[in-house]
Amino acid sequence: MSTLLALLILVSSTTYHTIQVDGNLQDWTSDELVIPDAPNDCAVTGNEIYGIYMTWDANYLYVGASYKLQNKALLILLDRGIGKGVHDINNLNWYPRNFQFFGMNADIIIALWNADLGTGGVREITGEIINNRMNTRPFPGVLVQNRAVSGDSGGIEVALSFSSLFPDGIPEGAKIKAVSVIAGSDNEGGVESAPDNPWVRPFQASAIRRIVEIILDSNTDGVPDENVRPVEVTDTLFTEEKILKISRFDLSQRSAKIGEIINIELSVTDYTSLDVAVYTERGELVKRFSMQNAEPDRIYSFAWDLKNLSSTYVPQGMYIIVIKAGEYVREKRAVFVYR
Ligand SMILES: [Ca+2]
Ligand SMILES: [Ca+2]
Ligand SMILES: [Ca+2]
Ligand SMILES: [Ca+2]
Repeated sequence: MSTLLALLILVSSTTYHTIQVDGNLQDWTSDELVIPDAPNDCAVTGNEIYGIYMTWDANYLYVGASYKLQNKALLILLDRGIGKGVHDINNLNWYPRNFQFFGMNADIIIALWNADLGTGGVREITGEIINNRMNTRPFPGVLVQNRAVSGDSGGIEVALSFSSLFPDGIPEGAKIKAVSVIAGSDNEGGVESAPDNPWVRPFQASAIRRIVEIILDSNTDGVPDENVRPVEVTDTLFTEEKILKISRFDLSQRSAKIGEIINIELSVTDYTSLDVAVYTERGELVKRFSMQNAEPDRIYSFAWDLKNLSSTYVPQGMYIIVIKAGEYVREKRAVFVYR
């Protein structure tokens, strides 16, 4: 009898909420509406984000969106907080749009065009650059269903397994950062976001400075918390705009003998992507390093071993190291390589 009672208590104490991934949002509660959004604040008629839902059970993180689309794209960007992701998604190989993120790095993208999943889905942003584009790959084992049709409000639901989200185990204190936007075609900016971001603009670079953060594991036991109202563990974060500058650009030496290494140390004042390129005096590219998600006031090091892109030592001569933070901020220094 006492064993049965204990078993009953064990079963009834599991208060995770499992969502039916069918595109019908009726199984969500208002406690799971982590990003409510105004029903009439999209700049283009026929498109709207009404709200983003999030909840979880022991095995899955669920994401739902109530929205309307007409010849536009809906994007939901997540950051798992495992040091992956990118600052800028304008150069993705899938759904590239002109958004830059401050306070998060997008490492998962849920996207669809014109309320049609045919060209949409869920991908992870790997951070690798392949053929000059930022690589993405299908998110493993994802469940996704969409019920909306073009020009009419409806829902999309996604289930991401914790084993795919956190292949090395759920980190203690796990959090998810999130934002959703509506955007035009490839490389266009935004017409709507949730939470609201007044820096979102249709045909220009669109800064995302307001995002939400949802704490999955507030008691830091490495297990997604039970008995939680997701809205109560959701915060809106705001990252202030700073003037992007290169605050540190140090070279270990200005001349180096073949066999030595030149260490390049960089810091920046704001979230950005970093590009470090070594050129000959004639402007031919010799070597390139990049860092997609540099954070303010951290020191990043790149070691140039005086080899070129095909891994052979460069000839003796002057070389120019050019660093770029984002699109517009750049500095250069010359170094001399000898034998
Ligand atoms: Ca459902
Ligand atoms: Ca809205
Ligand atoms: Ca909005
Ligand atoms: Ca926990």
